[in-house]
Amino acid sequence: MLRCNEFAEICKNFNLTFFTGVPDSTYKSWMSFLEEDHPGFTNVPTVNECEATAVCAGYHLATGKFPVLYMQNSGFGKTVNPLTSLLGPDIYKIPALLMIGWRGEPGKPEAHQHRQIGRIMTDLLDLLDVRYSILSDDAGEAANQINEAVNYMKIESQPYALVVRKGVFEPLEAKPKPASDLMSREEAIFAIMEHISDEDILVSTTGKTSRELNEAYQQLERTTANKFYNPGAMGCAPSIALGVALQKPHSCVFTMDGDGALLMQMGALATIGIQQPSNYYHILFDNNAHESTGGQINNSDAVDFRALAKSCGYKDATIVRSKDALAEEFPKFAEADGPVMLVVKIRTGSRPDLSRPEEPLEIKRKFMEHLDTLS
Ligand SMILES: Cc1ncc(C[n+]2csc(CCOP(=O)(O)OP(=O)(O)O)c2C)c(N)n1
Repeated sequence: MLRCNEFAEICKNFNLTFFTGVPDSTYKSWMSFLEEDHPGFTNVPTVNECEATAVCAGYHLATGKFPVLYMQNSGFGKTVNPLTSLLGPDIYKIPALLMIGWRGEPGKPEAHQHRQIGRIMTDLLDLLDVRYSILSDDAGEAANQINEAVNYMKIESQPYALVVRKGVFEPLEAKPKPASDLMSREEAIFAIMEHISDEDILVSTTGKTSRELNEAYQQLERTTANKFYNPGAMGCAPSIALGVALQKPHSCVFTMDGDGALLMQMGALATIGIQQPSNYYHILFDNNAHESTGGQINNSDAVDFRALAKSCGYKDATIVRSKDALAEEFPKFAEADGPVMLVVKIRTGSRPDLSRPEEPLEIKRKFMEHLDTLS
């Protein structure tokens, strides 16, 4: 396996010291390494991969050097626009080293949301004329690959991709988490479920939120198909909920969102604000991190979500930091006229043994049947 300090040494030797992007658990240890203070390296976490591609363009324009853009392959789709219309061969020809986590690699067991992109990723790279190597876990070979990548970028002035399989990087020992008296996300979900009736509709976000919600449905023996899990399409849960809310105006539509996911598609707040669905209830779990991919920084520290929601036209927004406050505020939140937001401050951390929801097509079928019974 490739050690982080070996990879760092190789990158330094090739003057690859500027990193930007959105994390992936495939190279979780490299993310942890970058978050530590290593002289000579700069890390600029962005809210989405399209933004990171543009940051790379700016870095190259300002320095002539090659930036490194890290992303999970689910975010690769978000780079297609700037890759073709900003960095691409028919326009500015801007080089960048793409470091792409390969989820859904054919032949390996993987959750549904990763399967298609995992299957087509290398074809997509070919189609985009992006040359690539599959990063070796041997430091010597990895150095040769990076040498080839850098030469290619120098000659062709075009992006080059390093595809990163699971298990290439050696795990780093997890740092102990600072103690926190905030709720866990799972505790918050269980507490919220006490207030969600079978007549309400619920749309949940990517990562572990949907898995924990699924556990809550199972453990509480709630069998109503009033929920839709969005395990992929990061940042899209509030917009799915908006689409439903506008068509089912007599039902309360709740969405369970994460701070990283909301930042990724923050513009959706403006659409919700303009549409003013009075049956729209936005629950935001804010842990200041991308917990589902390993707890990396996600820029939410910079954002006052309550002020943000209000400035986008939400009628109200409230923050709760404890179970008691959640129990007190939730009924008021759920009875208010939407769109409204409840920001639930939570700590990071989740169980390692979370099950995955049932087959997506079953979830969709049951959810649609349920919605069909509502006016
Ligand atoms: C477009 C895209 N980029 C990256 C990912 C990888 N990813 C899955 S979950 C997640 C973190 C979500 O963070 P947040 O919304 O704050 O929820 P948390 O996991 O902290 O509960 C990331 C980065 C993805 N699924 N899709």
